[in-house]
Amino acid sequence: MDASTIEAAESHYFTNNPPPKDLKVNITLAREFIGRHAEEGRRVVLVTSGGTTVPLESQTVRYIDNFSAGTRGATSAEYFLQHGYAVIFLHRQFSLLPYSRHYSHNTRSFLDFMKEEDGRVVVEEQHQEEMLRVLRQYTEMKRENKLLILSFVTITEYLWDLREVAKLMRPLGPKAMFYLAAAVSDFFVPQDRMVEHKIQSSVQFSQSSGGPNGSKNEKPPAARTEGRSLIIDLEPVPKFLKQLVDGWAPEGMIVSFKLETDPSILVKKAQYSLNKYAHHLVIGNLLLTRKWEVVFVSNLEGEKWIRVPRNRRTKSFSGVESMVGLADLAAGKKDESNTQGNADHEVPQGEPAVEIESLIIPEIADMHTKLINQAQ
Ligand code: 9Z3
Repeated sequence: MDASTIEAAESHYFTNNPPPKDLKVNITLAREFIGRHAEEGRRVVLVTSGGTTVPLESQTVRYIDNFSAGTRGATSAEYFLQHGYAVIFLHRQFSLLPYSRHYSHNTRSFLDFMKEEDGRVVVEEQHQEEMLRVLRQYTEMKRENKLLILSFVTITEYLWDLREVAKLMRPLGPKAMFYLAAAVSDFFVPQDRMVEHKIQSSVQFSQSSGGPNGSKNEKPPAARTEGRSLIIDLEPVPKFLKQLVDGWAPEGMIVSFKLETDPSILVKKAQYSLNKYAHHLVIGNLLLTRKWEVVFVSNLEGEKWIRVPRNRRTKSFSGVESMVGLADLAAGKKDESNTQGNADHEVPQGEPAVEIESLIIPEIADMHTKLINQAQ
């Protein structure tokens, strides 16, 4: 696609899919936040996190969604803050948040961390140390005003927010970073093919199979019943990474993620994405090993695996450990980090679990430093 076709696709999308109601508020908050940190010479990262929904009706009862809980984004945001970044956390509403994520996972209620003592609520002894550590970081971050939390629900809300915040970040030049961890839908229902009301399951009540407004000349609604079946005929979401790289944020460092389930294609797909969009870094991950290993693909450093050593891997993740290393093997290469990552003897058993984001963020911050220096 040439530049003018891409621009036409952008203009078509944003003309036909109206902005979210809270866009103006988000822009105002982001402008103030970015301005303040730019003045202080700080790096600012936009972290996107969580899944995006694809509504099937305007008055939405049903939608298509994906698995993402927002762990990668929320965890990464904490490590970016630790590394001196100001963070704009653009997340799917109700997905995990930095800091509170430690107490909002679904296996355990936050109330399980509390007890009553003399008519007062106190934190259980065995959680004091960890909660104090998290609370201190959280309080410090709030005091310094380094975290801005914005939210979206649908794919269109996400794209509007991303575009507008990216444009606001332009004055930061190379000190801006985009860390696109949100799991973004590839397919959606355009506004002009969306029915207003709930799709009816019984034939007697279903709407006419004409256009969304009832006219027979238009394309049929993207989601509709035919006989007793529900037909969903989605359209591709335009790939806006190209615009982000070339137009919205030409000077910032851009990190995208590539999620696959098949180890044999992960590295190839990550490389393809890097070549296609010509940005700085693609982080490849597999659904079932994503908390234990990722692969960095960049022009700066080629292909590089990051792994949590075996005895430091979180066990509270329903991944498949035997798959660790498979995508690397499939790509036909072995590197040192692989052997190191799998060496059991290097770290004493029983050590606390290591979050892979604690290994990812310092690497990225180093790459960012190199890019900032190059730009100067
Ligand atoms: C990722 O690959 C993230 O690492 C995960 C994190 C979504 C796997 P969780 O939220 O999971 O911690 O449960 N995100 C990006 C996936 C994506 O949609 N990438 C797009 C693509 O592959 C566009 S950049 O085309």
